Amino acid sequence: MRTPTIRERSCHTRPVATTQFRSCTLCEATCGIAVTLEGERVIEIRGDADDPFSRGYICPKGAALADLHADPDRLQRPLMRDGASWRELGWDEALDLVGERLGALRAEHGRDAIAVYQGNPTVHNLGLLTYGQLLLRSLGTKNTYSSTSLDQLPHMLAALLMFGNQLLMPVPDIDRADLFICLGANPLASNGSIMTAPDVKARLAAIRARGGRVVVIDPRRTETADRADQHLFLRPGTDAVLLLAMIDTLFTEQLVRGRVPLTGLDALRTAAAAWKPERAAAITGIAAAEIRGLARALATTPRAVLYGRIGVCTQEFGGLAAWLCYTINALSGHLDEPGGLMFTTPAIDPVPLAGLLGLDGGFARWTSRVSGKPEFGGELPVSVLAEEIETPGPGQIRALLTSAGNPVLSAPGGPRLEQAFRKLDFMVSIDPYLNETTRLAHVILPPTSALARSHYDVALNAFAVRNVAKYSPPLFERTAEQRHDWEICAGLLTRLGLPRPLRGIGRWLGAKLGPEVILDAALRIGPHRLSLKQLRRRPHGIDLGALEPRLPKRLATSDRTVHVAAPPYLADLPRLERRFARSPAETGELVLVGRRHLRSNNSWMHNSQRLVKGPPRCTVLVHPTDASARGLVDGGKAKVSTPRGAIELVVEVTDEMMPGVVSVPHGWGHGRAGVRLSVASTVPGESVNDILDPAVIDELSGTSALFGQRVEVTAV
Ligand SMILES: Nc1nc2c(c(=O)[nH]1)N[C@H]1C(S)=C(S)[C@@H](COP(=O)(O)OP(=O)(O)OC[C@H]3O[C@@H](n4cnc5c(=O)[nH]c(N)nc54)[C@H](O)[C@@H]3O)O[C@H]1N2
Ligand SMILES: Nc1nc2c(c(=O)[nH]1)N[C@H]1C(S)=C(S)[C@@H](COP(=O)(O)OP(=O)(O)OC[C@H]3O[C@@H](n4cnc5c(=O)[nH]c(N)nc54)[C@H](O)[C@@H]3O)O[C@H]1N2
Ligand code: SF4
Ligand SMILES: [Mo]
Repeated sequence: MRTPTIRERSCHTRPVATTQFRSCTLCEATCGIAVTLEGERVIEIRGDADDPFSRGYICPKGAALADLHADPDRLQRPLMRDGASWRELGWDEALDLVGERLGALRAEHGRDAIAVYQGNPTVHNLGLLTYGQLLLRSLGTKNTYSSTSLDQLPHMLAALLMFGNQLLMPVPDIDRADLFICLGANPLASNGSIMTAPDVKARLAAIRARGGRVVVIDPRRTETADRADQHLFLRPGTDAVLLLAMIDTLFTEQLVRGRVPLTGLDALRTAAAAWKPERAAAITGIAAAEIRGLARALATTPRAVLYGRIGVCTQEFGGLAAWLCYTINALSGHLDEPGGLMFTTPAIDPVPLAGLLGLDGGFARWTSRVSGKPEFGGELPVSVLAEEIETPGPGQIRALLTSAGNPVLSAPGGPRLEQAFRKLDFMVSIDPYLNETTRLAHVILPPTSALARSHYDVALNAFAVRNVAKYSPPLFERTAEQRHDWEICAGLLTRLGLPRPLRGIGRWLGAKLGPEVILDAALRIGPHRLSLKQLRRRPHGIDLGALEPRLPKRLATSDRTVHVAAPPYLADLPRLERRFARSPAETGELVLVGRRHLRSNNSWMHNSQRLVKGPPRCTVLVHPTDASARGLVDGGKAKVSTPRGAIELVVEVTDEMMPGVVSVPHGWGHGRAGVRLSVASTVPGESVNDILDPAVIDELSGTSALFGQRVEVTAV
C-alpha cells in the first residue's frame, strides 16, 4: 500500500523523490521521521520537524533504519536448518512444518513443553503486540519468558502491588518538573525508558533554563550527569538503602504530604526508621547530609520528581528499589501532580485491554518447576529458562519459540542457554537475522522490515510524557515472498490454535483482519474516541495534551488507595538487612555495571556500518586508582572474569567511574561461527553476559541482577 505523498520533488535524471512521515520504532522515544524515497530506495531519513512531540529530533539510529531495510544480511525467506547449512522454504511449507512440530510435541508432552521467549522489539511492533500476544495466549504455556525479567519487571511489580495493575507505571512529567532526580538511568544515551520523551537532552536543558535542577545519582558520571547540576556516585545495588534513608528523613522531619490516599504509612515509617542517613551513607557512599538534602529538596520543591530506571531494577534489590522510587514520590507529594510522577491518558488504554486478554497480572500465583521462582504476569524469569530445558521430568521444555529476542547475548549465562537450546527437540525463531540465538533454531521465520509495516505505539504512548497518537502506514507494499510479523503469528495461531476443519476459515479471517482492525476498534473505545481514519489524516501525529491528574479514579486497587507497604516488600526487607548488616569495607574488590551508547541498541543493530564505525565501544571503564592497583593502562587489554568465565576487552581508564566499579556494555560478541552478520561479526567486542551469573537475581521479583556482580580485572 502506498500512502498519499506529502511533498514531491521531481528531477530530470532521477525518479521522483517522495517524502513520507512515520515514527521510528527503534527505541522508546518514538521520534517522528521524514523518509525520502526514490521508488523503493531510501535516500534519506531526517527528523520530522512537524511532529508535535519530537519536533525534528532524531538520533543516529533513526537514520540507520535505512541500513536495516537495505541490509543484504536481512533474511527474506524462511530458513530450515539442514545439517550444517540452511535451506530456504516457502511460507506455507515453513508454517506447516512449525505448526506440525510444535503441535506434535504439545500433544505428546503437554502445553508447558513449548516455551516462548519474547524480546525487546516486541514492544515496538504493532503486529507482535496484537497477533503475537494472541498466539502466546493460545499456546497456554506456563513456560513464557521475555526480556521483562532482564529489565522493567520490578517497575511492573510495583505498579501491580501499589496501584493495582502492572501496566499502571507512572512517568516523570519532565516538561513541568523543576527538580529532576535521575537514579540509575542515562537518558542521554538511552533516549529515555518508561519515559517516552523524544529529545531528552533538550527537555533536561529546559529544566535548567527555567531555573530548575537536574541531579544524577549513578555509579558512573554519565553523559546525563555531565549535563546535570549535580552528580553523586552511588555504590551499585544500594538504591533501596538510599531511598529508605530519604524516606526516613521525610518522616522524621515531617515532610510527608500529598493529596493522594495512601495505605500503609505506619508500616513504612517503621521500616524506614532502621535506615538512618548515617548508616545509609556508609553503605551507599553518599554522605548523610547529602541524603537529607535530597529528601528535603524533593519535598520542598513544588514541582519535583525522582525518576528511577534500569539501574534501579536489574540488581539484587531491584524489587525494593523500584517500590521505593514510586513511594518516595507519593510521600513527598509528587505522585499524580504536574511536574511529578504522573499517569497517562493514552488514546489506546492498554490497562482494560490487557484485562480483556487475561493479562492483568498477578504475582507468585505459582512457581517455576525446578527452582521455585515466582511467576509474574503469567511469565517466569529468564534466569530459570536453561534449567527448565535441561531438567528432566513432567513439564520439561521440549520446544522453544523465540520472537524478536536474542537471549544468547542478552541474558546472563548466555553460554549455558546456548548449550540448553542445542538440546531442544525443536526451536523456531521469528527474527530477521541469523544471529547468536537464531542460528540454534531449526526454522527461522523472517518478518518484513520496520519501514515496510504499519505502526502505532500501543505500548509506548502509555508511558509518554505527553498524550500523543500517531499512525504510520507502511512505506512499501510487501512482496508476495515476504510476511509481516503479524502474518507469521496469525499463520501459527491458525495452525496451532484451531482444530483442523476451522483452519481454512481462520486463514481467511487472518488475511482480512490485520492489526489495523484491532487498532481502529481500540482507538474508538479509547478515552479520546479517535479513529484510524482521523490518524491517517494527520501523518505527523496528534498532540492530545499534557498529562493530567488521574487519581484516585485510575487506581485499580480494591480500596482505591495507593499501597505504600505491600506485604511482599515488607517481607523482603530482612534480606536487605542481612546483606548490609555490616557496611561494605573497602576491600579493593570490583563490581560491574553496564552502559548504553547512543549508536548501539541492545544486541542487534551492530550490522549498520554507520553506527559501528569509530573507536571500539565494547571496552571496560576503570577508575584510575583501580587501574593502577592492577597495572591496567588506558588502551591496553584486560581480562574481565568471574567464576563463570573470562572475556578480553580494551581498557579505558577514566575518573567517570566510581572507584571499585567497572563498566562494560552488553550485546556485543558477534564473531561466532554460524552468525550471518557481515558487518557486526567483524566488530571487536565480547558478550558480558558470557561471564555474568544467571543465578544472581533479585530474590523478590526474579529479575536478573545485571549490575553489581563481582568481577576481577587483570592486565593481559
Ligand atoms: N548485561 C546486560 N544485559 C542486558 C542488559 C544490560 O543492560 N546489561 N539490558 C537488558 C535489556 S533492558 C533488554 S530489553 C534485553 C534485550 O534482550 P532481547 O530482547 O533478547 O535482545 P535484543 O538485543 O533486543 O534482540 C532483538 C532481536 O529481535 C530481532 N528483531 C529486531 N526487530 C525485529 C522485528 O521487527 N521483528 C522480529 N520478529 N524480530 C526483530 C533482532 O534481530 C534480534 O534478534 O537485554 C538485556 N540484557
Ligand atoms: N542507544 C540505546 N538506547 C537504548 C537501548 C540501547 O541499547 N541503546 N536500550 C533500550 C532499552 S531495552 C532500555 S531498557 C533502556 C534503558 O534505559 P536506561 O535506564 O536509561 O539505561 P542505561 O543507559 O543503561 O542507564 C542505566 C544506568 O544505571 C547505572 N547503574 C548501574 N547499576 C546501578 C545501581 O545499582 N544503581 C544505580 N542508581 N545506577 C546504576 C549505570 O551506570 C547506567 O548509567 O534503554 C533503551 N534505549
Ligand atoms: S531516539 Fe529512538 S526513536 Fe528517536 S530516532 Fe533515535 S532510535 Fe529512533
Ligand atoms: Mo530493555
